[in-house]
Parts: sequence; structure tokens; C-alpha cells
Amino acid sequence: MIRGIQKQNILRMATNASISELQREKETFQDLLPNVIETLVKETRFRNMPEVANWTKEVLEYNLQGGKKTRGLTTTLAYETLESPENITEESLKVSRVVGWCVEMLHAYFLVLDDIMDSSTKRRGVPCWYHLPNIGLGAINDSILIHSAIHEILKLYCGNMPQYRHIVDLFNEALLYTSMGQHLDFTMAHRNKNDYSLFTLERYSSIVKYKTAYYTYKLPVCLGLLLANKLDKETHRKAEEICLEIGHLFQMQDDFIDNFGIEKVTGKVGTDIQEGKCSWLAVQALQRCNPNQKKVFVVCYGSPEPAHIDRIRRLYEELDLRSIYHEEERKLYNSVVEHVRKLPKETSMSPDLFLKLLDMIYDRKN
Ligand code: DMA
Ligand code: MG
Ligand code: MG
Ligand code: MG
Repeated sequence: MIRGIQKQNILRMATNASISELQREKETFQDLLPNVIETLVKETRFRNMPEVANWTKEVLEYNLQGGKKTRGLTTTLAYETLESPENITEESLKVSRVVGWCVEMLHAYFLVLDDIMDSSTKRRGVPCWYHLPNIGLGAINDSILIHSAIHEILKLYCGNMPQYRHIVDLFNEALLYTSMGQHLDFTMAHRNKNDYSLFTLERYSSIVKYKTAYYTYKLPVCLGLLLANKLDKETHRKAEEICLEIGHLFQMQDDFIDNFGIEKVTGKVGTDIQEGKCSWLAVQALQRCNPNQKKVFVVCYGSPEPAHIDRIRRLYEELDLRSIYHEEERKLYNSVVEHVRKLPKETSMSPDLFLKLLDMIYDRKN
């Protein structure tokens, strides 16, 4: 008993220590942003057109504000954990943070477009970029400016590294897979509203693998490997496997939060029900509906009517999807931990990195 309590306290202390470490890293990471943006404006090809450079600065400042910074922090954390200690310097850490900001920019690029596609109104507590009265469809080109900023920055900071080509390839892979996932996500939501036969777990898994897991976890973790000059294919393959599992968990949480989250905490307003998304909640509901509930689902899902949206929310409560979610979240967490523990010793992957990534998101509310 006493041993049990001690063990719990030690665990809690360890978690607290890494939480404050993470908080400190988040501040250091955040402090670097003005420097990255200034460099972009003054030292890349953006300087050829100061007017547009200054506009891009505004676009970046608005669309990079707030948020959890999961992807940027994962990049630095992966680098720090995977690099040999004797190679870690203030300069190498800074480069990993800059690359982390490039991942955050890729995220911002997708979000600007995603909010248009999902008819969202709020993001990180402020209006979506396209929703601002002076922006509108100009947001489409602004997203291209954000994307171009990534490659200008990468060239400036990493252009001379032997791994540069691999780094660019990894960003391109993330772009391809995410756009494939976003296509699936969008077309699944804009299909015949009487036929939900395609809303299966298999389909769900492939949507979230492509639209979220690659760019949210595989990209930053493998960037950490590349920055640490670890190019071994088998190591990258193993890392990808685990990253895709964590990414699946991450998007399942996002889908839960879309309906069950609190706007003040999430900073956004869910639209999955009215948009008719093939979300985790929709797939679970369809698996559990009786014939009457199925009729309700077919009539109300994907409709903008407030009464229809309310009815689906009630259906989710009737089906007890909250408890089913918490159980599933725990199950997925445990299965990733299990997988991580089985990592072969000879790869340079650190189980510790993945456990930290899992703890960063477990039971998240935003
Ligand atoms: C997120 O899906 C995927 C990308 C590529 C941004 P989502 O639309 O569920 O995200 P959010 O809930 O943040 O709008
Ligand atoms: Mg979306
Ligand atoms: Mg969205
Ligand atoms: Mg969502």
C-alpha cells in the first residue's frame, strides 16, 4: 500500500517536472516567432516586394497565434530526444525550433483552407481568417503565401545541410497525404444524405490517417530524426507506424471535442454535425442505432437546422457516446504504450519520446 502511494507520488512528480519543462520550451519556442517572421521579410525572396512581405507578416501573425503548438513542440522534442547529446548546441536547438515553426505554418496553411471547407466561424478564440470582413476568398491566396513562407525559411536555415532534400521531401509527403485526406473528408461529407453505408470504421481510419496523422505526428517526429542526421529507413518506418497510431487517437479526440468540447476552452465552434462529417461520433452512433434512431440520424444529420443539430446531439447522449469515447481513448493509449514498449532496442527510436507525446494529449480538452 505504502509502496503504491510512493510510486504514485513519484509518477506525479515526474509528470509535473516534464509539464514545467514543456511549458518552458513552449515559451522559448513562442519567443522565436518574431525573429522567424522578421527573417522571412528581410532575408528571403519576400523582400523583393516589401508590400506583400508586410502583408504576409500580418497573415502569419494572425494565423499562428494561440493554439497548443503540439506540432512545433513535437519537432523540437523529437530532435532533442533523438540527437546524440554531444551534438546538441544552442544553434542546433534553434534550427529545430525554426523547423518546428515551419510545421506550425503548414498547420496554419491547412487550417485557413479547412475553415473555408468546413464553414467554420471561429478558430483559437478569434474569427476564422476567411471570415474576417476584409479577407473573404483572398484567404485562398493567403494560404499559398503561408505555404511559400515555409519553403523560403527552410531554404535559408537548412539549405546547406546534407539532409536538406530529405527535409523538403518530408514536407511534400505531408502536403500530398493531407490533401488526399482532406479530399476524402470533404467528399464523404457531401454525398447522398440517405446512404450512410460508407460511414465505417475502416473508412474513418483512412480519412484520419491521411488528413491528420501524417502531418501532425509523422512529419515532426521524422524531421527530428533527420535533423539528428538519422536517415536509416527502418527507423523511419517504425517511427511512422507509431506516429500514425498517435495521430488516429489525436483526431478521434478532435472529433469528440467538436461536439462535447467547451467553446471557451477549444476556441472553436464545432460544425461536424451540420456538415455531415464522417466523424468518430457519427460512425459510433451508426453502429449503435436501433431502426428508429437510424431514421432520426438520416433525417437530421448533415442539416443546418438548429433543431436537427440538437436532435443529433441528444442522440449521441442517448447512445452514451461519452463513456464509449473515454473507454476507447484509454484503450488506444494503452495499445500505443504497448507498441512503444516492444520497439527493438537496436533502432535509435526512444520509447520515452512517444510516451511524452501521448502524455501531452491524453484527456485533452482543446
Ligand atoms: C483537421 O480536421 C484536418 C486538417 C487537415 C486541418 P478538422 O476539420 O476536424 O479540424 P478542426 O476541428 O480543427 O477544424
Ligand atoms: Mg476539416
Ligand atoms: Mg475543420
Ligand atoms: Mg474537427
